[in-house]
Amino acid sequence: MTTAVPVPNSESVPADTPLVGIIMGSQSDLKVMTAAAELLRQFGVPYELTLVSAHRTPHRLVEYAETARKRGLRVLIAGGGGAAHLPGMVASFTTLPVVGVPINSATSIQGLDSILSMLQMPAGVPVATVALDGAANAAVLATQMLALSNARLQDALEKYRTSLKDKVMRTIEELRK
Ligand code: RP5
Repeated sequence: MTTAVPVPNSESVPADTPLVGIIMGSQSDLKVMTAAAELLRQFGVPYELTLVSAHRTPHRLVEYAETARKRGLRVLIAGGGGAAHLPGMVASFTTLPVVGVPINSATSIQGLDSILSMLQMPAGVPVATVALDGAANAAVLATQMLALSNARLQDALEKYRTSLKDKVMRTIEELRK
């Protein structure tokens, strides 16, 4: 899904080119990762979403990461569970910022494996790891990065924050009744 949005630091990137690449290791990750897509859609950020498996399609991983910047992507969101090597390996093949989403993929250690797999990156090759199953925050973080040079996105983020506050305030009012 793509939505027209002014492209930060335009270069030669057409306005409807995806700016965020959402990738995940397996179809089973979709139920978590769609939250990132939904939020990006809400912010009007053009994105692409696909499967890239570090272990099952390693050559596809290299190709995806190495061509990402040239194709116009500005931030990558990578989700994985278990031995969650996707975000770290993608980060090693590109200098685009990579946001990692550890996924609780029903292993006996309930997501701790996913978290540690992407959290402890070596110096020089970071992955910005969000909370377990925290795909929504990955989308917010990606939008915040794009908003550094995009006033419309900055405005959208302010409105989003206000909506979070309003929701809490409405509940407080309800509880008072
Ligand atoms: C990882 O293994 C995927 O990211 C997924 O979270 C986990 C399990 O994959 P499936 O066996 O469900 O395909 O690579």
